[in-house]
Order: sequence, then structure tokens, then C-alpha cells
Amino acid sequence: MSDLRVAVLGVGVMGADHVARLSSRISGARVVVVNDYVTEKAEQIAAGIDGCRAVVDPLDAIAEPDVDAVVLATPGPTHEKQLLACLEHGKPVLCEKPLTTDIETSLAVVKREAELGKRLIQVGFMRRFDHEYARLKALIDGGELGRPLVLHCAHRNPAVPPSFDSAMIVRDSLVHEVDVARFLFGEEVVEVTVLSPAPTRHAPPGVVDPQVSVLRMAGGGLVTTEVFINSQVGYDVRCEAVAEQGALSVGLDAGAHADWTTRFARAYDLEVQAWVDACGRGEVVGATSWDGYAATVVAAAALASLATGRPVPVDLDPDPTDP
Ligand code: ISE
Repeated sequence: MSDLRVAVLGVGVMGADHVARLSSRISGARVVVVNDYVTEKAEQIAAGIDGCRAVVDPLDAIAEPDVDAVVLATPGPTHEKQLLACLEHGKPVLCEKPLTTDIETSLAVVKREAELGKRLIQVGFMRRFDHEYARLKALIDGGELGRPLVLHCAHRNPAVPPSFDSAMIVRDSLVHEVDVARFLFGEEVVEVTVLSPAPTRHAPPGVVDPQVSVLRMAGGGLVTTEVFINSQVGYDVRCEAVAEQGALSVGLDAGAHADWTTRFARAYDLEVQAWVDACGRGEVVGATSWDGYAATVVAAAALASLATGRPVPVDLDPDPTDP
């Protein structure tokens, strides 16, 4: 089997990390095209990889005839067009979250993929590939723990760039807990409440940090999450699942990390390898476009709740791929 020829769009922290892993630790794939709105950056990265070139326009990069599949690590607002282009060219795409930045465009992408009748989109919710989260999921699905009742999640960053505001805490950080909740319970979120404790003095004026959210699941389970992005300590992600026959924690021994690239390095490797292997089989594994859409809808409801502190219902469209 020949290597999967990949275009990586967006070579900021996450995209550059994916280029490095595709060029070293992942088998069956190589990066042939890179793209970034900072052209020099793409050129610099391409120059370091045999057989790789920089392409200035992201849509041209997707269309290149020698590109078999695409990794999107571009800013969220550009995803809709780029995802639709991947679908039109029939190219599998691993899209870093978010799927898109609003409900309408996320739904449009889900519907277009459904019309084509072939799954091509995997969303980069990497925690699904973390060995501890995956083990917890297997135990829950295997019935060993009994029915899950409550999930307690914590998500702490040591510090963030000054541009990181209250809404980004929801869109960029809480959204991972939303996916974990949907993944572990195997159910949709039906209601979300975001509560605002008195903020840390390390948060810029007006930024609500930490935030405590409560997600209500379709089957009645509850998820509490604390997201704290100016914790001053380390990058710390953990959760405890409380079920009818036991409780199990994830992330207690994860060690000290500055950010997600090291904390979830192994999960990213497994995720990207699973994506490459699935592309070879013409399949999609991991989070689907529907999971990306659901996360966008919950994030929008959470933003509405952030403004009032009151519960906000989550209304999903019918899944067009459900028979
Ligand atoms: C960042 O955008 C990510 O996606 C990380 O996984 C998350 O943990 C972090 O809080 C976000 O800022």
C-alpha cells in the first residue's frame, strides 16, 4: 500500500505538531503540502520535509491532485469553506475542533456530507483516543461499572494569551468536556447551565474564569465541569465517573504538563494513526461531523447561559444520517 499523501492546512501550534508526528511517528502517511496564512511559516516547514511544498491558497491545497487527505488546523471561522471543499473533492479530512464556529454552518456541513452518502469528516476530539478515557468508555459500555450517573470534570490551563476571553473558555475549552460527556454517556446533552464564581485575580478584567458548568444528559445523568484557564499551575485535565457499581477517575497520574500537546501527545498519535488507517479502509473513526455539530450547539447554549447563569435547553436538529 502506498503512503497516504496529506495536506496540512494551518501550521500554528497544533498544525505544526501534526506535521511533525505525520513525518516521524505515524506510519503509512507523509505530508506533501502545507499551507498557512503566514506564507513564510508554511515555506519554512515545507523546506524541512522531503517532497513537501507550500501552497498559498488553502482551497488550492485541498484540490491538488497529489493530495489524498487533509488535516485542518486552521482557525475555526475558515473551516466551513475548507470542509465543503474537502467534501466536494471527496477527500477525507481530520478537522481540529471546532467543526465550524456557528450552528448553521455546522449543520450545513453535516447535511452536505450526508447528501454525499459517504463519511469523510473526523473531528479532532483527541481525548477519545487517550488510553484512560478509552478504558473508561470500554468499562462503561461493557457494563462493569453499571449505569453512569454523574461525571465530574476539571480542565485547567496554567495561563492563556490575553485574547482568551470568557466566550473562548466555552468554545475552546469547555467544548472538550462536552465531547467527553457525550462520548462517555453515549447520549446527547439536553440542557446546560454555566455558573460564574468570583473570578481569579489572574483573569483580565471582565473575563469570567473559572467557570463551573452543569450538563444534563438525555438519560438524566449530570456532568459537572470546572474550566479554569488562569490556574497558574499546570495543564491539568481529569474526570471522575460515578456509576451505579463504582467510580473511576481519569488523569490523576498524567504528570506535569504546560499544555495539551504534551499531556495528550500519545492520544494525538493514536488519533492520527487511526485516521490514516481508516482513510486506507475508506472509513471514518473517532468523532464525526455530527459530534462536531452537537458540540457547537451545546457551546452556543452554554454561551447563552454564561450571560444569565440560568439553564438553557439544547435543541439539536434531527441527525440526517439516522435511518
Ligand atoms: C485549546 O484550544 C485546546 O483545544 C486544548 O485542548 C484545550 O485543553 C485548551 O483549553 C484550549 O485552549
